[in-house]
Parts: sequence; structure tokens; C-alpha cells
Amino acid sequence: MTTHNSAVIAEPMLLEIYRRAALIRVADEKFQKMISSGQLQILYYSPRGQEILSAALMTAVNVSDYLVTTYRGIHDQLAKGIPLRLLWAEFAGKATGTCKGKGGPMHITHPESGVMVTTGIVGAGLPIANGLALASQLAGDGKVTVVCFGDGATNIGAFHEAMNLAQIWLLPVVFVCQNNLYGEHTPQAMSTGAKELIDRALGYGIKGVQVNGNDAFAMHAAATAAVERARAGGGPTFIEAKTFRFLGHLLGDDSHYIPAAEMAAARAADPLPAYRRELISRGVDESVLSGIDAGIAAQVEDAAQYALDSPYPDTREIRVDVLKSEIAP
Ligand SMILES: Cc1ncc(C[n+]2csc(CCOP(=O)(O)OP(=O)(O)O)c2C)c(N)n1
Ligand SMILES: [Mg+2]
Repeated sequence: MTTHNSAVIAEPMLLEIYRRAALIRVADEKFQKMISSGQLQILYYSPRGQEILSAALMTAVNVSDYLVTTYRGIHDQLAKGIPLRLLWAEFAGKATGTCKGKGGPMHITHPESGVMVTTGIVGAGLPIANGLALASQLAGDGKVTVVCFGDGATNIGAFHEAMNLAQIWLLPVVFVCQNNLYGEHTPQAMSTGAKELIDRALGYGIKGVQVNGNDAFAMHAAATAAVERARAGGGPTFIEAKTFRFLGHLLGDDSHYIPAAEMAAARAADPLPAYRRELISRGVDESVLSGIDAGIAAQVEDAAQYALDSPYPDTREIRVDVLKSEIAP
């Protein structure tokens, strides 16, 4: 497994990874507060613990590159660059959201940021990503599609079909398995015969990379290599990025099925504070990071208030955007 890669990442990029990861962390905490206090009534799948993975991954792609992600996708969506206000408003079901409040948290879509689909159907994103990548290949537009999914998704038929087809057609797609070791309440060993998920790539002749997803340097390097390879016509890569979810499957889950020692060890190695310490040890001034933190805190408060103040969609909107040729209200 790849951990700390010695490849040098320039300081602006290191700070950008920090900014995106910190934004995810603060937004996640605010979402939790709003849900616990009843200001927001949604099912919430926290990405807590997986912030660095997304930030390091999405800084390896362009805004115009495509992303397909899942219900546990707020880290990916924010790291890809969806404006915070629009994301928050969509989570709150408001007319100012990315999908005019009609998609909700499970269906975040914002093509302007390259976020093409968010799906609640486990494994469903992979064939869709192939479709996007095929369109790019045919158009020759040079775009790469990244699709994120969990370890549990690697047991779904669509995963296997999509991996096979992507390799045969050398599609410009990067399959990123965010392996947090659990699917709902089931540990990987109880649902999956293969010990290492990376081995699944072998069966399809796909290049497989196993990486510590919580290590920003290793994750960014692995993602950059996979994206460059796809863009150059080299075909797909399967990245197994090891990580951990700190708050169970969805908000309110007490994680009783996770051994206490496993949870404690994961929390002690919380990737975001570890990355912050690493940056300081590399000479980044703490005041620079604190300045980023302060800006994010204000941005999050602003977005949350924007969502609360925004109106719900008009009921006449219900039949609009359903079909390509819209039905007039
Ligand atoms: C096809 C399908 N089967 C089952 C479910 C119910 N379900 C929702 S999330 C989930 C667990 C998926 O785990 P994983 O892929 O590891 O993602 P994680 O939640 O850990 O990020 C399951 C089984 C579903 N949404 N879709
Ligand atoms: Mg999982």
C-alpha cells in the first residue's frame, strides 16, 4: 500500500488540499448541529474521517472533469467545488439549491462543477461513469471521469460489469473505492471473500493501486497518476483508498458493531489534524492555516443561513425538469 509519497507537492496545492478538507469538516459539523436541533430534517451520511481523501483526490482533477458519487458524497461534492450555498440549499430542499430543491441530499448534481450524478443506489454510479467517459472518448474532449463508491459497492454486479467494459474500451475513467471497511453495519470480512479489494482489479486486467486514502500526499499522487493516465488514453485505474468513517453509517448510528479499539485507533489518527500538523512541521505558518479556518467558519455560517432563508420550490415546479421537453406548469 502506498503511504507517504516523496513526490513534492507545491505549497499552494498543499494549502488547497487543507482548505478543501477543512471546509468539509466544518460543513459536516454544522450539518450535524442543524439536524440534531431540528433545523434540518434529512437522512445524513457523514463523511467524517474521509475529508483528506476527497480533498487530495479532487485537487488532482479539473473543474471540467466529471464526478459521480454517492449518498455519502458531501466530501466529494465540496472538494469538487460545488458552491457551498447551492449545496446547502439543496440539502434543505430549497428552490435555490443545485436541483431547485427537488433532488435533495441523495441526488446532488451540479454540472458546472462537474458533479454529474449522486446516487443512493449502491454501485449504480460505475456504469454511469463509463457512459460519461465514453462520451468524452467519442467527443475527444480530454475530460476524465472520477467515480467514488464504497467497499460494499464492490460486491454489486454493476461494479464488475463496469470495470470489465472500461478496460476493454480503455475509457478515461478512474474508479475510486473509498474503503472505510464497513458497508452499513457489516464489516468487510463478513461480506467479501477477497482480503484485499485491490485484487479485484486483476480479474479485469485493470491497473490497480492501493493507497492510504488518509495520507494526502499518497492519495494526491495516486490520483494524479491515474488521471494523467486516463487523459493520455491509457485507460482506467482502480484505486482502493483505505479510510474510515467515524460516525457510522448514518447520523444517529451508535456504531456498536465497530470494536471500540478499532474506533479509538482510527480517531486517534484523525487525518485532518494529522495533515495540519504535517504542514506545520514542513514550515507552513500556523497563522496561515488559522486564517483559512476563520474564512471557512464564516462561509459555512453564511451558507447555512442562506439555505434557511431560501424559499421552498413552488408546487408548480413539480412537473418541470422531469422530461427533456418540459411540461408547462
Ligand atoms: C443496490 C443497493 N443495495 C442496498 C442498498 C442499501 N445500502 C445503502 S448504503 C449501503 C452500504 C454501502 O456500503 P459501502 O459501499 O461500503 O459505502 P459506505 O456507506 O461505507 O460509504 C447499503 C447496503 C442500496 N442503497 N442499494
Ligand atoms: Mg464502506
